[in-house]
Amino acid sequence: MTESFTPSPEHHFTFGLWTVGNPGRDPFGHEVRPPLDPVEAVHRLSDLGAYGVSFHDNDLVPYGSPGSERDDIVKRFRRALDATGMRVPMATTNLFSRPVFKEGAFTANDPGVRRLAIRKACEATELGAELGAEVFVLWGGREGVEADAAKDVAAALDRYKEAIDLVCQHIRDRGLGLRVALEPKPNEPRGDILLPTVGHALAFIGRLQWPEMVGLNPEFAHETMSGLSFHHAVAQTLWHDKLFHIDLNAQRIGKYDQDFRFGSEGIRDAFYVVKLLEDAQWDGMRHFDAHPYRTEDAEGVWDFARGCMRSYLILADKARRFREDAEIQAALHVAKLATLAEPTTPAGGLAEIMASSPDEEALAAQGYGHERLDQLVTELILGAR
Ligand code: GLT
Ligand code: MN
Ligand code: MN
Repeated sequence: MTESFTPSPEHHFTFGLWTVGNPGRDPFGHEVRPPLDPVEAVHRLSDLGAYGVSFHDNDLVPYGSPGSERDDIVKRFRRALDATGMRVPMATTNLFSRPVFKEGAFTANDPGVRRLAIRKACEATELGAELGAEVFVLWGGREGVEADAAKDVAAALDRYKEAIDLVCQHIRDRGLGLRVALEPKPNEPRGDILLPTVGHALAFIGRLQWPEMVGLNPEFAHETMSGLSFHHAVAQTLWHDKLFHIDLNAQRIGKYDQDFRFGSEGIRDAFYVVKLLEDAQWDGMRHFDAHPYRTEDAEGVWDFARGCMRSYLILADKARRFREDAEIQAALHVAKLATLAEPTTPAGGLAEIMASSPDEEALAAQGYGHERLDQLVTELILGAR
């Protein structure tokens, strides 16, 4: 890690085309930035030191493009990738923008809508694989409901499972080699969305036909919207070997899905997430799914992208300092962190536990030094040590 915090491809930073290409439209206001050509996005991100880009099918190929146009677009895009060395580690499909998906896609009550969605998703797996993607993300933005009477949640979950199984079948039949990553979100744009959190999605994967092909793409903003710890969500996803991809951004609890620049809110949770990924030597992409503020002109977009990557590198450097800081390590000893890694079962097994007479008072009288430890971490993050 260089002290100048300059991003480079070895850091594996990726951005969705829809992130730097976000035109700043919101529910109350129109676009404030012109459309960004995907080819320009590839060049500008490459200049900034990114490793690659991801896209929805229709970020790259406008919906309904005839086959010949599609091929020209893909060829031109591939030339930009070849010229820059940029990669496409992940692709996804847009099952939320078109009016036909207003009642759901994989879980729409109408089987015709569901079949259309499955076909679109399968075609998107082919587009992704063609450009080298290894992960296929599915964010079910429209898989939900406002009028609860209109949706049988159990039946919807049956249909959700069926759809994911069919997409996996397509990937297997065509030998596309993709792994599928589900992205949970609690609400927005639907009043309630199915598979609202990492925990719900992890449980759902166990019911699939090929659970080994399916993992998660947790997003910072989405867990945080529910008031949950993103750091804990990612830690448990790693524990289940299901961290296939990650969406990094920033979010304040209790607000709309803000998708802010990584590190701009929730810096403490961001630090622990970066520390977790770095300590685990997780080999996935550090993918940013965030939007530049609506205040930005076309140039501000690149300040945004640079900021995401720099904040990650700065926090990764803090994680390294955390490991090397003697006072922090001593405080971790007081907190008994290392002994949590020891199995609870003694040599004599459960019988020994049942026969023991622990000194409850002595155990209860211990202090764990969390105030001191946490202050040390705060000072590390604030740059005071
Ligand atoms: C949409 C959503 C994101 C998802 C994208 C992938 S689409 O921008 O807000 O969280 O990751 O479908
Ligand atoms: Mn996302
Ligand atoms: Mn989001």
